[in-house]
Amino acid sequence: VALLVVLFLVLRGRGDGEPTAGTTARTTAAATTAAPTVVIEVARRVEVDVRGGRVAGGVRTVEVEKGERLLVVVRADVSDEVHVHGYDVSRVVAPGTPARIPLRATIAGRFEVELEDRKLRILELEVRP
Ligand SMILES: [Cu+2]
Repeated sequence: VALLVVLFLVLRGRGDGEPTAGTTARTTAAATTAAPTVVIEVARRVEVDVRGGRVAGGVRTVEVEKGERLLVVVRADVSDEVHVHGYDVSRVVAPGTPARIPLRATIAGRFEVELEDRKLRILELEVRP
């Protein structure tokens, strides 16, 4: 099972409009603490492709550790809603418009992901405690 790892760059604490000259030691220190911080989060990307009412390659079970970050990307040749059970997250999917579902695996257990309208199971998530 090929799972891709992607990096998410999150920029935080961007200090706009900081004075650059003629500042006192105190404001310089404040500007230092407000400096941009780069946080790198690694998410596991899980891809599902639904064509002709079936999951390409069959329905997989993806095992993740509790606390792990996931990005579930679902492509489909129909319009429907992707529903992650347990986490109760839903995203619309349509031909040419994949559903992208970021998840933090905070709940342990085995959960079904389905195309809600069709009641089609497309993925199993197993979150280990
Ligand atoms: Cu459902």
